[in-house]
Amino acid sequence: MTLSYAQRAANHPSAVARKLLELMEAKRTNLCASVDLTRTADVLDLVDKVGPNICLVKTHMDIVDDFTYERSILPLLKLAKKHNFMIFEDRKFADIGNTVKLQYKGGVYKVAQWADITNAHSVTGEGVVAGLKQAAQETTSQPRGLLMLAELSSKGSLAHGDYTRATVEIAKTDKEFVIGFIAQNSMGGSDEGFDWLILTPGVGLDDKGDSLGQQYRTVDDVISTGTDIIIVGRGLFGKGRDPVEQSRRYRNAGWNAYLKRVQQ
Ligand code: S5P
Repeated sequence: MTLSYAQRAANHPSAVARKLLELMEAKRTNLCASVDLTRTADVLDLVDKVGPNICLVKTHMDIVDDFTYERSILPLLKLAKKHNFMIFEDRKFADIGNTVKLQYKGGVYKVAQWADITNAHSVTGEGVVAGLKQAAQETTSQPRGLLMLAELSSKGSLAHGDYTRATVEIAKTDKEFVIGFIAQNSMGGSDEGFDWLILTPGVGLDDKGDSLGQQYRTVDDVISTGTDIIIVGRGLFGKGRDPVEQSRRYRNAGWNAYLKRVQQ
């Protein structure tokens, strides 16, 4: 039997994962909104609209033209309090440990200061995990979590087979800091005592993909193969779509698919 989010929250070694699983259970949502918009006002407006229906906001702050900490992050943190969601900066770190440490702590975005969760590619090896963890510890006393990119949704992705298996081995090097994966399947952790969160992008109920290689799967499909959190971007705010209505629709689809999984 699959454990519920609440049962998993009770035993998880990561404070970030515990908080996220608890809020998912309390709010009854496993929807993460991917807010890929390029103006701060548009990002905040979208987040305020979908806020009641989501557990997590996923940002790409490096696409925001008018980014400043004061303009873009402080109001986002306020919205996170208002609507009770967490924040995931989809930074996809991919360098040696020392460099990602500097990138995560500093530069323009200072991601470690404000994002509960970030992610990294495994291509450079396990130093990426150690470097990011040091940056988090040196920046804040708030809990931080890392997702490793184990599989990708895009056509022709090289992240499969041995690469994916090696990524899982890297994740095992830090059970507390690495909370799970960006992936298209369950990574089999529960067999070995790991409780990884599986977050899956490339989810869409109306489209099959885009012209640049994105591929969409349905909510039922991904949740039945091990997804804990569905990541939806243009399905919520794409042309002609009403984000309030769509966030309700994806939230209901995600929650019903989850209930089906835990009741099996
Ligand atoms: O495999 C991946 C991993 C990620 S993080 N495929 C993805 O599409 N993403 C991200 O999810 C991508 O960077 C984008 O922000 C979001 C998907 O957006 P959508 O508009 O296609 O739903």
